[in-house]
Amino acid sequence: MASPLRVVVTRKLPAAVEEALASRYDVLLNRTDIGLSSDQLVQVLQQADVIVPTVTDKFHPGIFDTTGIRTKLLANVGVGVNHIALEAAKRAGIAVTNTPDVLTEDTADIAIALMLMVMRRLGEGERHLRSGAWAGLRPTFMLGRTLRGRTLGIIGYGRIGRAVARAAHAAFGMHVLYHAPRPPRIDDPATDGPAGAERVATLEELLRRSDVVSLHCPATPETRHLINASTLAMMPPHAYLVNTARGDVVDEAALTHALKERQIAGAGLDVFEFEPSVTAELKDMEHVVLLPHLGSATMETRTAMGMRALRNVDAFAAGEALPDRVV
Ligand code: 8YV
Repeated sequence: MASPLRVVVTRKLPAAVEEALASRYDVLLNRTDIGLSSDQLVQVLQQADVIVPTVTDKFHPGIFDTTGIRTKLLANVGVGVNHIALEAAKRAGIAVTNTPDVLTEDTADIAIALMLMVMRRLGEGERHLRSGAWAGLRPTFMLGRTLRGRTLGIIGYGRIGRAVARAAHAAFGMHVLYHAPRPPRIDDPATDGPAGAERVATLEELLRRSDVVSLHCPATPETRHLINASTLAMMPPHAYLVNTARGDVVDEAALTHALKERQIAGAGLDVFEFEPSVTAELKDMEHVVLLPHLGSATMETRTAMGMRALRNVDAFAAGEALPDRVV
């Protein structure tokens, strides 16, 4: 029998996933759960047939110039792959897979939660109560804004963007606008956006007409700083920005300035340009909600993501086509 594949898992995964991997392959787990340095990633590329990485592992282009690379597959745990230099990986003969579908609904839920949190001032309210300052109800105290009947502008109308649109429309009667470079390919009608969702031709039209803008595009060179000083200036002052996509899509300095100057009403952020570093300026503002990249963070979804990565490893081991191949 051929010796089992050597698989290195870069971060701690739910126990069921680690056990399933270890039962099939020669697996090296990360018991400390401390992220790997660039030098450690180089070593892993030289030692592992397959790496199971995640968003905290930065595979920059130069890393694939390493001599003696053994790795043939990066089975990423996560749908976003902007932390991997895809073309360089491909040139080095390394396939990359991701974990779509399984995280759609939980990530969409966090976008909806951020809308509620920032518009209904929930983070601010909780901080107020915990500080001991709450003196009881007053009819004009801490009034937020309702989501009902508002216009939601979605940038990037893939699986997650459409799931947010469905939930926002069904739960709050929001009118949905979306901007996407290509019309979405819908394999299953259940994953379509709500009836009446309106595709707008330009980003500018979406930003000018939306009460809430939610980002759901991948981080690519084209979408880097899509939200910047000039696009923020297109949003009306009562509008909110929600980001559960990637920090790089937003010029964080420009957003901070727009929030400070009250050019927009608030922001709900699950991802950051220099993650995990979040500026004191953002932390100081009450009309900003900050979450530590929790989009897919449920036991159910993180387990399903790990199992989806495993499915790709299994296909690779069997010499079959990789189900979620990115390159
Ligand atoms: C986390 C995500 O990065 O799937 C993605 O691209 O951003 C999130 O789901 C992932 O869960 C990291 O483990």
